[in-house]
Amino acid sequence: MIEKRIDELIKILNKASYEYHTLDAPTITDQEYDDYYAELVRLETLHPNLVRSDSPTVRVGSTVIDEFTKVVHERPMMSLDDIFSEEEVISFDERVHKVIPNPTYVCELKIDGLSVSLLYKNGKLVRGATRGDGTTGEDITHNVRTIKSVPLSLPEDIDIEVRGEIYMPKASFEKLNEQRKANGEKAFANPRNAAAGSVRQLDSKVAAQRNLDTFLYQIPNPDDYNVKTQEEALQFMKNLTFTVNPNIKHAKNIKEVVEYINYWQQNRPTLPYEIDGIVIKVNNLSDQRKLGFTARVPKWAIAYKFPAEEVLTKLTNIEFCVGRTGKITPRADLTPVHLAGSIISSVTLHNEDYIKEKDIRINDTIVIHKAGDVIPEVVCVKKERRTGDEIEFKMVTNCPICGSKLVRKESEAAYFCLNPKCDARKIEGLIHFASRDAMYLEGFGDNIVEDFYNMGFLHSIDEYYTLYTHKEELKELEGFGEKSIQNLLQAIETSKENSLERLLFGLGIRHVGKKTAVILASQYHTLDNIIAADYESLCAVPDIGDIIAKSIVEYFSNESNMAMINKLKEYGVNMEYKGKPKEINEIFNDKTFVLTGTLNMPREEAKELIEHRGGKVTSSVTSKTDVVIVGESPGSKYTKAQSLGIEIWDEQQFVNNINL
Ligand code: 0OX
Repeated sequence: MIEKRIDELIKILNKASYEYHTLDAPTITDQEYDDYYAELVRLETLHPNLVRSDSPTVRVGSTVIDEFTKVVHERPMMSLDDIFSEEEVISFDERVHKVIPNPTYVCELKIDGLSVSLLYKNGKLVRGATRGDGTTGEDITHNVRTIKSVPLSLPEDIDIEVRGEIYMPKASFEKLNEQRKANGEKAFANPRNAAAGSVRQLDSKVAAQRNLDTFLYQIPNPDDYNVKTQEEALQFMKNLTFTVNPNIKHAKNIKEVVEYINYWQQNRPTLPYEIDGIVIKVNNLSDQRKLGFTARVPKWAIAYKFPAEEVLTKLTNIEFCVGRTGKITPRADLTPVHLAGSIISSVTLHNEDYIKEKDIRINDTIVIHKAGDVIPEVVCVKKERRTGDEIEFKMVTNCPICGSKLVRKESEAAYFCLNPKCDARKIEGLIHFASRDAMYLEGFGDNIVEDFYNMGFLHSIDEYYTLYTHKEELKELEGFGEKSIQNLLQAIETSKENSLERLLFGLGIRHVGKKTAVILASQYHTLDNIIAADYESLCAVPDIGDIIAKSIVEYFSNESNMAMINKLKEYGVNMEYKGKPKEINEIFNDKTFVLTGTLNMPREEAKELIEHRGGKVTSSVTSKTDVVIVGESPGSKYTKAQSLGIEIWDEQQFVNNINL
């Protein structure tokens, strides 16, 4: 009677756990689960002799072992050869073609975790083991039992070994490290180390709290199950309730393999777990047999590794850049290194506090990092590599360009050059005025602006509009001709018609960014109204705070700024708001977007940015959806988008596309 109820409860709970953790499609509520679970715990406490090895109560981790026992794998656990370029992918295909005339491939994400072997007897999990050296691993059964996606019993009473990867999801990794830091413990360097550290715990309670997960990808003896292809092997494991990665692709040829690689190289930040590459496998198992093995690795599979996202390099010097607001930004010169697909020779060091906090010194060996498309950053200094030749950082006291004394304003980490005549500030200001989001003077790149400044044609913003008076001289300059000068002058002429917000942003008023410029222009309609607005009225505008209001008032009370604005007026530059022209942009125009998960920017803002560029935002993912933008902890919309093969962007990609 009791035994029967325990059996029922285990079935219900294991099914619910599978639906929740593997299928991501629960059919019972959390409350129902908890009630069944509590009933099972009660019965097991009363009848300890009836506690079964596949009871979900073992997941909390109650076993403590003294040491890890060695496990000899029945078949060796192979590793893979790594390749790093498209050419090597093509060479792999050529090697395969020499033996197999028409191969097709299965492409899998290369999960950045640790390999595991799971052994089932009569449909019950009896052993979990690490790969070890491939021949001998370690028994980690007590910890593997705590991983919720590992079935404790299978729907069939079969004997089988399956292999795959244990990993720690990014979100669990972040949370774990926060806890560790709060407890004064050393943080794990990456999710893989955290996962490896977790399965090597003697006390399974620790592993149980680590939120580990699995993806299975191999049956070492597929013939025994009449499995003929890798695709079938994956499906076979899926049917046995194992978690198989949903992003696997059957590629008809190497071109499709390359497309898959490129897609995931771009989109890997959208995944909730780390991948470090793509595994390419010949699909047909009899073809695999024909290709065979080298001494170490199969010839029918290969791992394409993504370019490193973290590298070591030497910091050779620290320079100081002057921005248009006079802000001084220290920048590190580096021994150039390849990082995430580009060569990096410098990295920003932000400000004095940042450098001191990380204790960065000239001649230090540092780790730099770049995730996705973002700007590279210093991760840390390798202090153990110091030789004594390092030079401690000292902030400059004077502007490196004009020599005037730098000022550190209260509550600011940065130092400023306050000299309005400083060449560096002026050049940066001119570059900003011409930039795409400001007056968009097409053709005026940084170098041209700097050259025109140094040659004396362009010293202040208003002089863009008198440049035509130098037309003949400009035409004579090296690298310019009649046509190119004509184009530059035409861009200036066209800019006179710009709506007010572009001018306002282009003026380079401190704290007035693109968004604030639009708010001000739409609120006040003319520049004269903004000039006339006092501090109180500015503060009353939504999204305009004390700092912005003060900065605006200060800017327009400066006589030379006003003289420059009057000249712009005289030259015919428009000073009125022309409503909200859509910045139609091909990436967004006529496309349907869905937002899911938590974004850093408010959803309303994201929606506005999309609509402003001609796109549309809807709430549900359908085959008509063009792009799904994914924030933190995305929901089922994300999984649906993946299954429909819809383009997925993370927030960074979205922001990059907005700024294109
Ligand atoms: C992974 C991964 C690793 C195993 C031995 C030959 C093929 N990290 O995601 N290895 C394999 O397959 C190997 N597949 C994977 N997906």
